[in-house]
Amino acid sequence: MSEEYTLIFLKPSAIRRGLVGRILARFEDKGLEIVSLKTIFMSRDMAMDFYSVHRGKPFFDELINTVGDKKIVAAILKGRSAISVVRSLIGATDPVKAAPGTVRGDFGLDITDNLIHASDSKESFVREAAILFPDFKA
Ligand code: 3AN
Repeated sequence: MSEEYTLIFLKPSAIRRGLVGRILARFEDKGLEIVSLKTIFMSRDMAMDFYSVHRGKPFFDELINTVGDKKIVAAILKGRSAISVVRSLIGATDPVKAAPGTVRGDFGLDITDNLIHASDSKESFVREAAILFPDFKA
């Protein structure tokens, strides 16, 4: 597959724990380019919009409390098959099951506060970029 874009954001706990540089370095080490990077104050409304597909699920309120009204570090990454490459670098949603060597496998334990978000499809990327990087143009 050719070059594509993906979006990640580091959850507040990754900032609090001083993991931003180490996590971003993994993507750069892999060969992905950071094409945009910023710290954003994620309001609760923004968080609810971003995670709207999870509305009604038992973990929704906890998820919004984890990222809402807090600072996150968001980035757009570019590279060959970037979406699937980044998903494999971050590991399974549940850090207990995430393989060692992945971000969640190496640094995480809590399932809701699992350090990082990454787009899971091109459609998700477009929707998520419109929320966090409204000025972004491919
Ligand atoms: P991923 O972030 O791996 O794409 P999603 O999209 O299924 O996972 O879930 C979005 C976020 O919702 C996860 N990053 C995690 O914070 C939270 N989450 C997902 N599943 C659960 C669960 N079973 N219990 C608690 N929180 C969850």
